[in-house]
Amino acid sequence: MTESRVPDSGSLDCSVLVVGAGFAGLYAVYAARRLGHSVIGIEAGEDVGGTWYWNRYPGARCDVESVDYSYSFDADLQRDWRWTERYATQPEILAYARHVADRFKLRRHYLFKERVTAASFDEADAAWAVQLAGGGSLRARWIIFAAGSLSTPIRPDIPGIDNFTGETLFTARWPNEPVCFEGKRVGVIGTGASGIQCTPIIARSAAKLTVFQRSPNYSVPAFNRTIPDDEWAQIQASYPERRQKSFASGGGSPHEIDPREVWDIDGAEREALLENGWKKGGVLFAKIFQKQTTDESVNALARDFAEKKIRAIVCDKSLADDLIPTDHPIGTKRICTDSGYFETFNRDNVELVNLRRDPIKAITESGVQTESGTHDLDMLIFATGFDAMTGTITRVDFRGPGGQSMAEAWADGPRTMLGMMVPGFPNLFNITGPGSPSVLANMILGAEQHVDFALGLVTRAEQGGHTMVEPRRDAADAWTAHVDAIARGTLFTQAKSWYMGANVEGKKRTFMPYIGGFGAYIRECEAIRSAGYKGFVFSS
Ligand code: NA7
Repeated sequence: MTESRVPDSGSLDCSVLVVGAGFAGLYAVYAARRLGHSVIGIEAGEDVGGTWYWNRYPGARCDVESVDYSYSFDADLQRDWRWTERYATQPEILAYARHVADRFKLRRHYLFKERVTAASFDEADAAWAVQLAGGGSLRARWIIFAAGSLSTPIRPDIPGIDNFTGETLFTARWPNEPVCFEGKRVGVIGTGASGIQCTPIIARSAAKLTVFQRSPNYSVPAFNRTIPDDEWAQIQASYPERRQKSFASGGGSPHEIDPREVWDIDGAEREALLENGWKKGGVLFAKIFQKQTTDESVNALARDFAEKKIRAIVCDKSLADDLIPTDHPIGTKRICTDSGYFETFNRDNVELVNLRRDPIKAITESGVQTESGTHDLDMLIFATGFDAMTGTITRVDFRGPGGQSMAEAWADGPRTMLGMMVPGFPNLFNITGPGSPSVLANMILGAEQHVDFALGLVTRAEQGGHTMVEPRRDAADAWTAHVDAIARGTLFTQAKSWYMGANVEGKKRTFMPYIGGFGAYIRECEAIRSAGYKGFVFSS
């Protein structure tokens, strides 16, 4: 399984167990191995790629620019990999993950098509005893849990969901084989990023496409394009500076918000800045003005502008009314990044069903039954989202020395130190978990920073002759209170978003990611590290 599988103590199968072979897991394997650890990786999929392995639906693209959504840890890798488009497609991102796995010989560490189902901490041995779905078990001193923030898809609780006799597909579990929409009556349930990205492509060949929308979302066109050679050369020349800016930024990419107070900018210039922000595309539209997501009057400038843009695209006024969100400030749910989404509703073969007016009653053998009638379908696609940020880790039965599970520990919302460690769960590092910038920042750079910090704790423990590290409860409580206080100062808590856990029945409503900014978070981590990992306890 692994060349470097040299147990460092009689009872251990490896020093570091990495869960997940997405970008975080791959980097964790690489970085732990570089430090001389024996490493085993566990991955549920057949190959590397994580999010980009599973979400292979048509139109899937990253909403962070490709030159930024890529590893920074190896200058040669950064130089050699040539991104073709501004926003990379899922196949290109998956090819990149595979390239990285090949280049650094990472696959040999992994058990694929395997899952961690449970793990209990054995204090006597300072080891996690890990159970695998396939029946196996292994022991590791350290676990780097890198199984993704959006990796547990939701199967909605709609009556009759199993009754449909046509093809049923989930965007988050899309088949490897090509899917044909030609001549079919296709239904898409869900208008988040996934539904919004696949809709225009399906509409091109389906006989009819019915989009079932419960909540409209803001979406800004990607303005995607290929990257010409001269621009690529400029990017290469400025990469170090670009990365530096990204690590100091709010969201992990080098774009800056205009530093002026918005009301000091005259109306015409504000309009020009909005136009420019719109042309940057996608989520970047949330980052034009200071206070855009903390002050409702500033947010309204962006919101009104977006509304005008959508109305200029959608020919039918009442359809535009249905497609424009009225229930949350713009940017407080992740702004989607589309390629022709609103235009799609001008097509004759596309219908929007507004579920707020006409809710789904049931799924039947032949399609979807709403209160007003029946929609007969050949194919039904669920783009219904994820149990985000906490859903994957709480489904593993982690038991710390006190015997409490993670699900129990987080029943009242996630409590973490820096989003990375949880009191009562020693030697377990959660990468881009709740309480860290996570999904609000560039996930690849976030993963690099997290893994480096986690391995720094491991090195510090080992250098001090310790076998365990755990955050102090008061330190984790203080961090969690800080994460919460920052969120409360924003408009984000107004939205019923997956950031808030609002898309999962019974989940505690709390704003999960750290919204103080990627750069600010890194500075916090650095300060803690410089103070001898203040707030963490090392023991044997
Ligand atoms: P999202 O953004 O969570 O979107 C899920 C969509 O599915 C959303 O429109 C939901 O409506 C809808 N949904 C969920 N359950 C139902 C039921 N039962 N009936 C009707 N509609 C439903 O997931 P995505 O995969 O699109 O994107 C997730 C993130 O991935 C995205 O933000 C990017 O960061 C990448 P609701 O809003 O709950 O009313």
